[in-house]
Amino acid sequence: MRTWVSILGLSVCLSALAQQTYQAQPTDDVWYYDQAFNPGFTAILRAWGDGQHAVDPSGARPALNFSYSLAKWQLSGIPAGRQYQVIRAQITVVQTQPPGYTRDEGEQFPLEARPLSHTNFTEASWNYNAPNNPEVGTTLFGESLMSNYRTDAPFAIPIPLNVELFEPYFNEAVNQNNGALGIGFVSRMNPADASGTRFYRFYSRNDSGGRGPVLQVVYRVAGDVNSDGCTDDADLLTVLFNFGSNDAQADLNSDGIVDDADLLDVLFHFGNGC
Ligand SMILES: [Ca+2]
Ligand SMILES: [Ca+2]
Ligand SMILES: [Ca+2]
Repeated sequence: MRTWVSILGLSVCLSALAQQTYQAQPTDDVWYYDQAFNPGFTAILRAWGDGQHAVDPSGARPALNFSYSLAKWQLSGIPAGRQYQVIRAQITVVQTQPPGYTRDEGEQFPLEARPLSHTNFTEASWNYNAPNNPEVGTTLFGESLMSNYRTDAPFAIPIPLNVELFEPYFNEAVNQNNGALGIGFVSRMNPADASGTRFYRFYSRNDSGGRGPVLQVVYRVAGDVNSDGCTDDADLLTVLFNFGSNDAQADLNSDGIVDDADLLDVLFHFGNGC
């Protein structure tokens, strides 16, 4: 009986560890714009474009027709030296006031989350004219949803991230960039002809109310069925033993069945983290 209780306890413990969640605000965020006031410490980040492009196609720094916001997170507590499967990822930003655009315009010109060329910047030392400021990439990790659209109160804009595209970026940040992960917020939304109010305004990490951007990533060590941090023969055996079943632990890709896809996941990552 004592052994049984002990095994049961271990099993509960392992399933609780199967997925881990990182959730935090950025360590630095800046408003990247030539006329930005207090860009490193402003409580309000802003993004707009020219109606056609979210990032200036000439490669120029954002000015007049473009405004970007840059943020970087420190993925603390996630050990380097292994590959992670990203199960779910999201950024949530909180709009500072009722939107200056309609719901249709928000759906047509969403707020975009994209990669940065590097994370070598800080809000404390931010200089618009520095020679090597980060560039916003072309990959689209996520776009805002207007499901929370309200005209009468501040509202959140959840930006679901494209996990397939985001996963290698996340792994690169953990394994090759000391855990620093950068995101550029941009939009094609054009403020012109709308009294200059039609653009994205959302809280920075410097907001005294704590309403800055939040990155949430649900992840696990890739191929690691039993969640001991290493993908090895124990994981392989668990998948084989549960082959054809709906065992949730062995069903690595969470499609409801343990099959060759899960087996390949283990084989492909064999030795990961060991
Ligand atoms: Ca800031
Ligand atoms: Ca394992
Ligand atoms: Ca599966």
